[in-house]
Order: sequence, then C-alpha cells, then structure tokens
Amino acid sequence: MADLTYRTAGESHGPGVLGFIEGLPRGVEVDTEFIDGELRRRQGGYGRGGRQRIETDHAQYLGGVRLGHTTGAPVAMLVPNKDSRLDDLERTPPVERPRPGHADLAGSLKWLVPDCRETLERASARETAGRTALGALARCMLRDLGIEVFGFVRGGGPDPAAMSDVVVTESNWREFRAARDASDVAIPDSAASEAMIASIRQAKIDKDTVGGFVEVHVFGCPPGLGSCVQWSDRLDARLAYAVMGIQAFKAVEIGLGVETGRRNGSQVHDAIDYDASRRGERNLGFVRESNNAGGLEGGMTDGMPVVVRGTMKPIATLLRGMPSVNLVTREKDASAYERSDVSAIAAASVVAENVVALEIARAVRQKFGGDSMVEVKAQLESYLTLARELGK
Ligand code: EPS
Repeated sequence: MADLTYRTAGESHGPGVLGFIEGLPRGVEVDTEFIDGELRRRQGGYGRGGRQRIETDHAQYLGGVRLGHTTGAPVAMLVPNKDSRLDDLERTPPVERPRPGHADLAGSLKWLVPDCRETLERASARETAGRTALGALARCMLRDLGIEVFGFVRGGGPDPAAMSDVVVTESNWREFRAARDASDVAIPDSAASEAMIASIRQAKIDKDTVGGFVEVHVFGCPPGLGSCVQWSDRLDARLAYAVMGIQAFKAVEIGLGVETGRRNGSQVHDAIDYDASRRGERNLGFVRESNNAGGLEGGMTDGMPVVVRGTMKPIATLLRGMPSVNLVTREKDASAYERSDVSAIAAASVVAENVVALEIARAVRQKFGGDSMVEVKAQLESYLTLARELGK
C-alpha cells in the first residue's frame, strides 16, 4: 500500500533492462522527456567506452501508465538493448580469466560455473539504466511536491587538483547544475573538471581505470521523513543501502561523514535557531548555519538539505589486465579484457542521484500515504500546517 518498492531484471547483452516499481500514487505526470534525458545523461561522460555509441537509451512503459500519468498500478519500464547477443557464443564467448575487483570470481564460485559470463552479464552496470529510469519516474512525483534532487561528481583519481571544493546550497544549486552539465565529467568546477579529464586521459594511455566521488543533495524535503523507531526505517540507513547498492561503490557518507570521527561534538553538531520569517520554508523556521548532519538526525529529515556522498572504485576491467588464474586450467594468466569504460564516474553520479530519489520517494509514501497525488499533496500541506503550530 503506502510503501514503494522497486526491482530490475536484465543482462548487459540481453534484450533489455526492465524496471518495476510499485507504490506510486495515481496521477504522477510521467515526464518522458525528463526520464529519457536522465537515461541520456547516464550514458555520457568522458571515459566511457564503445558501448555508449551503440545504445540510445529510451524507456518504454509496459504497465501502470495511461494517458501520460500513473494509474496507481505497478509500473513496468523497459530500456531495450541494441547490443543484444547473449546467446551468440561467437560474439559473446565464455570468460574464464576472472577480473580482480569484478564479480567474476565470486560469482563463478557461488553458482559453480567456470564461465564468468553468466555472472558478469547481470553484475554489469548496464543494469543501472533500469534504476535510473525508475528513479527519474519517482522524481516526477517528488518535483510535484517541491522536492528536487541534484547529483554531481565531486572529483576523483590520483590528482588532488581533480577534487572540487564548491559549496552547494539551496539557493545556488541550479547554477551548479548548469556548470555540471557543461562538464564532461559532471564536476561543476572547470579547473577540477579539466584535472579529472586529464587523469582519465592518462589512465587510458596507461591502460588503467579511474574512480571517484559523487555527491547528491536533496532540497525541499519536509521534516520527519524516515524514522528513529526501527533501525531499518532510518532514512540515512536506507540511503546508504541504496547508494552502496550501485555497482563498484565502496563507501557512503552522510553530511560531514567520515570527518565527524575526527572532531569534537561542538565542531560537528549544527546549532539550532528560529527565524519566524522563514516559517514558510521546509525547515519551518528552524534554521541552522551549518549542515554537518546532512539533513538527517535520528534517521529522520530535519528540514535541511539531505547530503549523501558515495565513493566509486576504479572500473575492474583493465586493458592491461591484472594477475589472475584461468578457472579451467588453474594456470596463472592475465585477467580477461572485455570492452569497457576507463571511468564511469559521471554516469555513477546520475545513478546515485536517481537511487537517492527512490529512497526519498519511499519515505514520502510511508509518511503521507494516499492513493492519488491530490491526496498526497493535501496530506503534505496538512502536516506542514500542523508542524508550524508545534508548541502553540
Ligand atoms: C560494463 C561493461 C561495459 C560498460 C557497461 C558496464 O559494457 P560492454 O561490455 O557492453 O562494453 O559500458 O555499462 C553499460 C553498458 C551501461 O550502459 O552503463 C561492466 O562490465 O560492468
């Protein structure tokens, strides 16, 4: 009922990627241009391999959408693959030399198949086309409730100059979105963006790969999304789960994150003030000068922007190979090379943006319920009115 769940299916070189989402209310206007735009953004970025020149991702709606809006029924989406050749053994041969860092070895041992192909086809980040399409659909609901999600690349790779120190706020994020869109690596800072591109170019020459850091800010969340009463309902935990679930992610932070462990409490916690002139904002007038908590206290939104950061490791497929072992002969050999990306960090920021949106949408559904958008909006407004009267 008032919950939101989503799944995907599909292999990298199968007929397509399927997304399935249940729990959206009736009456979400499906902005197909926006959704396909997110799919296009996910395909981009400097450092992507040859696959993206083959695909032009586009979502088809197989259920739950009528006349451009959701009906309240489960929504099924299909992103077809043009490079579909899963059962063609000549063009998609067995892979027997697992790539360190990829799912190859663990999957072959798990399913007892010496051909890593079966594992890698599903482990592939191609699957994120499905989650991006679903997240973009969930954002059609969020935007209608005044909630906006902005993701970008903070930086990455070995060069410290490829880390941006831009300060993103509720009032400037649209300018940074324009700067991000002007960058081939989705970094809203031209100097850091150039340094990152140079690192990726060098890695390509060295037959190596590059990871990085993505950041997502959510503006307009009402307070009280998520809950402190059960560990699994804490929204920070849900966000970490969703972001860690992206292929190749190795760490997730909320707000000041890892740095909180190095500071005393007075240097971490965000002092609370009240400004009656700002009662109309989603913070209801409870203003904070800093946002080290990343908008989440006790696993619940506090009215400040939600800030989530994720770390993506470098892609596991290295053109130069890595020391490995043939799973059939057990002889030492270099890991297999499959056509791949040198860096997919820009794409990862789009995926992060959209999986964060899915968790925010889920928390919205849990707090406000309702079967139609009209009802959800009325519930949100009624809650905000009550919260503004707190203690009166
Ligand atoms: C991937 C390998 C590459 C990537 C792919 C992820 O695909 P291919 O083997 O077809 O060249 O491009 O990502 C996508 C196809 C995508 O759309 O993001 C891997 O092994 O994870």
